[in-house]
Amino acid sequence: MSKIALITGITGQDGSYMTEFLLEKGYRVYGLIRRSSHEPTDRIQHLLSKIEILDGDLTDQSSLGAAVQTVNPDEIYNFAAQSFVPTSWNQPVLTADVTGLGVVRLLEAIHKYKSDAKLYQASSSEMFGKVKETPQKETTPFYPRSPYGVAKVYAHYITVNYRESYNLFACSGIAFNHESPRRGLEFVSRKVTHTAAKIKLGHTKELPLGNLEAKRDWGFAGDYVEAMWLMLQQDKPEDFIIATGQAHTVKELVQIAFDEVGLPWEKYVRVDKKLFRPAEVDHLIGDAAKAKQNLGWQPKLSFEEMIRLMVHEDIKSLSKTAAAAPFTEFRIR
Ligand code: NDP
Ligand code: GDR
Repeated sequence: MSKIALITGITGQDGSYMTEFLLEKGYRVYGLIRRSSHEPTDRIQHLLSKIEILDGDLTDQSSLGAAVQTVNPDEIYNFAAQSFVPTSWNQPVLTADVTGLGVVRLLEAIHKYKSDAKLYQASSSEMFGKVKETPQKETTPFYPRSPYGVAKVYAHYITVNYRESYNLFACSGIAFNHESPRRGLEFVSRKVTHTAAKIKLGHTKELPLGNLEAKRDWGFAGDYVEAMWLMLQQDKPEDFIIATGQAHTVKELVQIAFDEVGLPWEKYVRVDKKLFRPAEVDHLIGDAAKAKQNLGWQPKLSFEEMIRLMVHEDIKSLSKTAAAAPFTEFRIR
């Protein structure tokens, strides 16, 4: 019998890669999608005939209860969140509601209607924020630096608490930044690769950026969903760091992307102070030794290969459209 998975945030980057991964493994996949005035399924368009969609929202308890009852899932992957850090300063209450409280609503639905379902909670390296230890491990204390990071800390601990209180099989993957050609245009990796591609094609002339010195441990989303799935295949529920163990600056990311299009980055990049954050996370680097040892997991695609691939895919898709897609920059108020 096929296993059944319920994915929240199925229209996002990780949701789309996880759907492909689970279909490949023979799962029946159900996705929870919130109501929108436009079609939000561009990342999963190619998968729609193979999956089932339910209407629901992480802020609505009854829709989560109904989804868990209807689907009766073996595994639940909770990717739904307000996931963009700058927006969390503009919309701190919504971020707390969706990214934080949304998780306790989902846990309540699982506890009530399917207490033997296994839950993957998408925890974040942003919980480490102003880091207490380098590299960061499962035992490193949290010090979040944004309303998003604070909401994720709540989500993380409420997952631990429901595991300990009710014996749920609930785990958190503390994932460091992971990117792909499906990454949202507002995140720095995709903003850089997409804009470098637009400059190459003559659609724009400059790339405004914030802090070029920030360092992140960037991996490939397609690799990370495997670690998330492996966590739910273990005998007991535990939390794991998912990271590459290598950090790069935003500047290095820019250099690789512009090298791929054969242009000098200094001519096009403009540092815009308005894109700096009220409180920055300067340097994140993860130690995924536990995932490597217990899950037998290894990231495959290198940072440089991934950035070059993203530029390549952006050039390909932009070349098909006459004009570049419009992109709305979110500024912190
Ligand atoms: P995305 O922003 O690409 O996707 C977020 C998803 O959440 C979208 O499907 C979105 O739907 C959905 N969503 C937002 N609000 C609600 C709501 N109120 N109810 C239901 N669904 C909602 O994120 P990623 O795929 O990159 O990340 C997946 C998860 O992993 C997130 O929780 C993120 O915080 C976390 N994470 C991500 C990392 C990364 O580097 N990518 C690293 C660590 C953690 P819609 O399409 O309608 O907007
Ligand atoms: P992050 O990702 O905040 O780490 O959260 P993002 O790509 O937005 O920023 C990474 C770093 O780049 C610096 N930066 C810029 N960032 C953006 N978005 N735009 C810019 O113009 C720019 N210039 C410099 C930022 O200051 C920052 O230091 C991501 C999200 O996916 C979260 O949901 C997830 O939890 C974490 O990764 C791990």
